[in-house]
Amino acid sequence: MSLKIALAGNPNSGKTTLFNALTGSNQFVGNWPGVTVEKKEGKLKKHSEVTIVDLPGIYSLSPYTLEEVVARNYLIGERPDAILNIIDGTNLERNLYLTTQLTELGIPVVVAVNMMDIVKKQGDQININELSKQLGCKVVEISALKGDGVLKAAEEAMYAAKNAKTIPLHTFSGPVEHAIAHIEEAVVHNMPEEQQRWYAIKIFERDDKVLSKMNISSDLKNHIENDIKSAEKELDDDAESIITNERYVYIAEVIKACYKKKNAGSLTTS
Ligand code: BGO
Repeated sequence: MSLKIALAGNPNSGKTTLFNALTGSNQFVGNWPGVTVEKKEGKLKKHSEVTIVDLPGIYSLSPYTLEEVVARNYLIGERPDAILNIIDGTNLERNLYLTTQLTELGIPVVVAVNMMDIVKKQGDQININELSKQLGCKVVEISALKGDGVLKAAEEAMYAAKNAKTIPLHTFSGPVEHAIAHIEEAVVHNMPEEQQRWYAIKIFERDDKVLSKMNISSDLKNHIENDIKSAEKELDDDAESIITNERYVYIAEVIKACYKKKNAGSLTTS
């Protein structure tokens, strides 16, 4: 059975290093459809039935940069069998922002925590089992530069593609979930169940690109707009900022539960 695994991560997370380690010289370079952003694919070493698709480096699945649009169009349009999300273990807060969005797509996700050689050298600790429990998906440690754990990461993504579902464990605050539930019921209930949440969150954020593809009647649009406005009023912020802020609050909790910095909290003598 042939499998497609998308490699997703922030710029500088080590994505190119990992892609090269996984595919070696077995790479094909082209462009993403309609744009001049480079598209790289390659066959996974030792598993020629598996294609690794290297997505552009991105911080988010918002519609604001060409790279984000290319990456999310691929993820929601082509629906790869799994996502291998590489994150920089020395910069968890920034990198997990994308992870919280990838786990909402209804595609199996495996997280590869990269730069573990640096994390360990610094004496910091990441509780991988706890991180996995918090995110609701498999998490593995790697050092792309040294080649440590890289094939295992890809094999976990192959396993997840065949056997695992990633169900996001994070919930937003009451008013947001209330609006999202209404949106799911009113607009996206005909979609496959695992895709509904991502679309409903994007509609809550008034994502133009998603809205314009959905052909929603003006009656329904007004109905949804009322739901969004009441959440905005209750939380005293605009919908998009509410979602961003609540993601960071969640990420702070995740980090608190699974990350220990050496000497954190110790008093300096200077
Ligand atoms: C330079 N460990 C360590 N220590 N470094 C890593 C690891 C790892 O596991 N993985 C990647 N790097 P990209 P994107 C560099 O290029 O793959 C390093 O953007 C340098 N270059 O070697 O390019 C990797 O594709 C000069 O570092 O990331 C690279 O996601 C001095 O992380 C950087 C120091 O990796 C980004 C580093 C001329």
